[in-house]
Amino acid sequence: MQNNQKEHLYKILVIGDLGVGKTSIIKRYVHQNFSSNYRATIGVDFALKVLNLDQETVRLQLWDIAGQERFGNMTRVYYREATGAFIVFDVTRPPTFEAVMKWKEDLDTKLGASSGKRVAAVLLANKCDQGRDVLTNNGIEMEQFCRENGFLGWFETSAKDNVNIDEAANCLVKHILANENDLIQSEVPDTVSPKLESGNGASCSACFKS
Ligand SMILES: Nc1nc2c(ncn2[C@@H]2O[C@H](COP(=O)(O)OP(=O)(O)OP(=O)(O)O)[C@@H](O)[C@H]2O)c(=O)[nH]1
Ligand SMILES: [Mg+2]
Repeated sequence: MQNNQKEHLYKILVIGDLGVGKTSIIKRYVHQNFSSNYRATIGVDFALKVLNLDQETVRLQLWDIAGQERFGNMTRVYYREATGAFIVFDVTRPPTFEAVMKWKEDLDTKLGASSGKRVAAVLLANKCDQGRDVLTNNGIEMEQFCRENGFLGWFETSAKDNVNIDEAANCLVKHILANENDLIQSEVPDTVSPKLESGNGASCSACFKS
């Protein structure tokens, strides 16, 4: 049988401080399960998620980077050739939110230096099932934070209760695919495609919650 599906393979980083739930989010997304036991990741782990969309098959190679790696020298190596990233914090622990900026900076400086472009990033406010969310109650401020720090958008997630993980991944994939199509179009000579004027072009209103 003829198969006209387009294939894509994307490297997606999952970063954020110790114990925020990176491994749990990936486990939920890929294996549909959750464990309350904490086993710190050492170095980096990998998982593969395959999405069968209408015309395309998207393979997400998820790089689950240990929180403690921010203090090591390996992140530059891990980040190489990444297409997208989730930066995760724990809504019950404010210092993990402060660390989001440090992770983002680490990512932009180390990746930007080699490729000259910014990686598509989505912010995840995890453990929203805990009911102790002192950080994201003000959605407007979160949206502003995303705009100022170059995130496509943010989602309240729970690996435990399976909240918004598929939605966040779809947001990231949608952006990556759209960007890729733009690039392909811009490579075709003698075509003029109308473009809407936009402020900074970095944020996607579709990804923000209304
Ligand atoms: N209540 C609740 N607990 C969670 C959630 N996600 C993760 N946890 C718990 O938080 C702890 C840490 O989760 P991990 O997924 O191992 O965290 P990590 O970010 O991978 O940590 P490192 O590998 O050390 O960087 C575990 O005990 C998880 O069960 C969540 O959405 N809700
Ligand atoms: Mg882990």
